[in-house]
This record gives sequence, structure tokens and C-alpha cells, in this order.
Amino acid sequence: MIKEKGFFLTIEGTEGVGKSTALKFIQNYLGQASRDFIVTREPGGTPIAEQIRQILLAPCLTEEMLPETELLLMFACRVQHIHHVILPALAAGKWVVSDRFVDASFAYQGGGRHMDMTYLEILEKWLLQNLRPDLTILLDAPVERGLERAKHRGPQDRIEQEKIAFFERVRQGYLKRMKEDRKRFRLIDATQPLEMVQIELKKILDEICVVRGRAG
Ligand code: Z5A
Repeated sequence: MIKEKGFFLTIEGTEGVGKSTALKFIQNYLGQASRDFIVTREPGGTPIAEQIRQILLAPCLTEEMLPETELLLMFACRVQHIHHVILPALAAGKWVVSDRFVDASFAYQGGGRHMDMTYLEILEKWLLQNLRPDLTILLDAPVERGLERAKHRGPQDRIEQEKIAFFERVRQGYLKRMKEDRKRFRLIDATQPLEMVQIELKKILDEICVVRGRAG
């Protein structure tokens, strides 16, 4: 196993853009490159956060979930995840690869649900402190394209049941977030055939490994 400093990589995107597929590819790549890594996800990643995830995604709740509740539960999961999983793994020199992180809250709750960004910024500052992904891969595709792919997957969860305009706002939310922090993001056109997406993923991972190799 190659010993190095921790690296925090996140994957983001709207419905059906191929995050899970990309994650499997990254997992294989890191395994073959003898990197010490964990793969995790949000909402979730710890026993408490996984229980909250079930409430967040349950398709038929007996009461309407308010956007404020949704936002706070996302951050409740995140704070458990950061303290029990992400920070310890980074401190142990591992790669942490997370299927979604805080950018998803800006895109879904900020963009999708029209929540005031000031509240998100306060939560981000308070609960994340200085923790930011070292790199975020944003898989981007027109919303219809992703939804078309995702519809073959079985019953929809509560958020997946949203209308197309919601996912359009989510997509714009991600693109806005990327414009605000260009250095951290790598954009991949997820409408490309899977092999092309994987070539781009490999290029990004090769670059990180080279830069980290140089840093010792
Ligand atoms: N959420 C939130 O609102 N706020 C937050 O702060 C956070 C999350 C953290 C759960 O997320 C929900 O929580 C999510 C956002 C919200 N809600 N929604 N909607 P999740 O990540 O667990 O679930 P998901 O968004 O529904 O993503 P997914 O199920 O992981 O989908 P995906 O990973 O993007 O897609 P996939 O399964 O990899 O691919 C879909 C299909 O397309 C599959 O058949 C693939 O084989 C195929 N595919 C993939 N790539 C290609 C290419 N390039 N060409 C052709 N076909 C392809």
C-alpha cells in the first residue's frame, strides 16, 4: 500500500448522470494503484446518518417534509459523517471518495428548493469549518437525459419524485457552485458514451496521483 496524505474526492451531479457507475470505476482504479481509500456517501455514511437517510428519502411520509427540515437533516447527516468517517480517514492518510457532499445541499436545497443561500453558507461555515473536498468531479448532462437513464432503476424515492423543473434548478445550482470555485471542480460531460467518461475519469485520477507523488 502506498502511504500518502489524505485526499478528499467528491462526485456530484443530478439524477442518473452516472455517479454510481463512475464510483465503481474510481474504486477499481484506486485498488489497482494500491491506494488506501474508503468509498462513502451522503446522505449517509454512518449508522445514524444512514437512518436519517431513510427518513429523507422515504417515498410516502405521513406528513409533508418542509424544506427547512430537509436541509437541517442533510447537515445533521453530514456532521456525523465528517466527524466519524471523513476526518479520521483523512487523518490516517486515506483517500476519501464520497458520492455527494456539501455541494449537493447548495444544488438541491439551495437551487431545487429555493432555500436562502445565506442559511446554507452559515451551516457550511459552522459545521464544515475548513473542510472542503480537494477535488470535486461534476458529471453534467441535460436533466431529461439523466432521468431517462434513472427511470429503469425501480421505485422512486421522495426526492426523485420531484418535477423536471426542480432538477433543472439543481443542475443550474451545481453549475453556479462550480463557477464560484473553478479550481476545485472538474466537469465531465456525462452525455458521452461510458468509455469516454471513463477516459476522462482516468485522466483526472492520473493527474492527482502524479501531483501527489511529486508532493511526496
Ligand atoms: N441530496 C440532497 O438533496 N441534498 C444533499 O445535501 C445530499 C443529497 C447529499 C440521494 O442521493 C438523494 O439525496 C439525491 C440527492 C439528495 N436525490 N435525488 N434525486 P443518491 O446519490 O443516493 O441518489 P441519486 O441521485 O438518485 O443518484 P444515483 O442513484 O446514485 O444515480 P447515478 O449514480 O447518477 O446514476 P447511475 O446509477 O450510475 O447510472 C444510471 C444509469 O445510467 C445506469 O443504468 C448506468 O449504467 C447508466 N449510465 C451511466 N453512465 C452512462 C453513460 N455515460 N452512458 C450511458 N449510460 C450510462
